[in-house]
Amino acid sequence: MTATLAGINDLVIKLFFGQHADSAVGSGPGGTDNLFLFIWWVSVFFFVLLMGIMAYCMVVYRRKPGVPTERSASHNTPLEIAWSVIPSLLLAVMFFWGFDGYLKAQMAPSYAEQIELTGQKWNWSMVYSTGIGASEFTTLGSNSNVPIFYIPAGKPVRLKMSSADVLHAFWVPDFRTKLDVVPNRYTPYVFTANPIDRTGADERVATFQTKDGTTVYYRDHTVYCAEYCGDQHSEMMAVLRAVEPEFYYTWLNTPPYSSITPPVEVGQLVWKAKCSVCHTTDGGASTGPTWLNSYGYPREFANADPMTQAKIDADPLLWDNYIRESVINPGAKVRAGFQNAMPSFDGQLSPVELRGIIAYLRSLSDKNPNSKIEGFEDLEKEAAELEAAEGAE
Ligand code: HEC
Ligand SMILES: [Cu+2]
Repeated sequence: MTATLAGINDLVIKLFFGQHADSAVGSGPGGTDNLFLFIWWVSVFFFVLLMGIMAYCMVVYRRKPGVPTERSASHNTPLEIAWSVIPSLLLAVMFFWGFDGYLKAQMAPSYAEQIELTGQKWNWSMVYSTGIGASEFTTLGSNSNVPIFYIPAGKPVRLKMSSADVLHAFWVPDFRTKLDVVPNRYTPYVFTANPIDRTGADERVATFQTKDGTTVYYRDHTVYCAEYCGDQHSEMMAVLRAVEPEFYYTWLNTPPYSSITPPVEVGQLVWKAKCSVCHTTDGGASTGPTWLNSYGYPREFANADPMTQAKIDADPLLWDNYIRESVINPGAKVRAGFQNAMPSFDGQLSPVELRGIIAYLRSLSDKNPNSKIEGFEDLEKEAAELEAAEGAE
């Protein structure tokens, strides 16, 4: 009997939370799943009871020919007290139980790890206390550039969340909490992921090897955006990768790129994290123009004077400035044939990252002034001609 009940409970949780039936501690399902099941069973009980009585009465007291209609009962004090007091008590239990869970989900100890989270059409980004962000990506659904955010397992974490554009909602089914991410305002999202279980009992714990051969145990928690925020809303996903705190703090203090990382590599990381939802680098169509063979080409705009080849040739920084402007104030020059759909990244890219983006766009173009193939060809031809001329003398 208890086994059957546990089985049904399990099924209900799976139906509502998908793959995420078991999960985090603290603010997690320990308390809220039980409350959820309590409410569910109370609802099932009353649904069956009321519908049963209704069906019974419909059959037994249906109108029969020759039987006169009885007068309706007008008042029954014990019955009325019962159906007022019992639901009130049930509601009070639900309220206090829920309020307790709500407070637990809102409060974190002061030593909680604080990480800044920004939602923006259509990606999530995090800035950790040391100033670094995500540098690894994975594939979920059809989006192949979903960021992986490391979090310390078993430690309380507070996300300081804000949106750069419209309303988003940070939703981690594993943690059972979902909270709006609002522009011009910070909202806190508090959770404690389960400590990593190394015994193999938790089948969602996996391992990877670091470059220096250490084995890292981790468990992933999927993040969704639960607010319809535009056409690629459903791809606004991320992975919270809970790792043991030792690895987390080592990782936290090792930036993915340093001042000596080649700008093109920095640019590629930034593209993956923030731009790849709208810009392809292989010529493919998307919300925004592809970056393949883009840098250095003339442009027509819906709302500004065109950038002609003559202007580009005359001003070697014209394109760099155009990229900078596109990032900070995308609406200033809207490329003809595209919607003004790019959000501003003002204040969101460090100078190193902006330099990286420009370098990356240049590297993707055959008009890349750094590897002017035609120029080299000319030089080589000249050299060969000179040599030939010398040889002939
Ligand atoms: C929500 C979708 C979206 C995101 C995210 C996005 N862009 Fe854009 N971007 C667009 C659209 C649409 C255009 C074309 C309209 C315009 O010029 O504003 C565009 C245009 C551009 C242009 C001009 C391209 C050209 O061919 O003229 C540059 C440069 C650019 N974006 C850079 C970036 C960078 C860098 C990022 C990431 C930091 C980024 N974009 C993120 C949608 C996006
Ligand atoms: Cu969203």
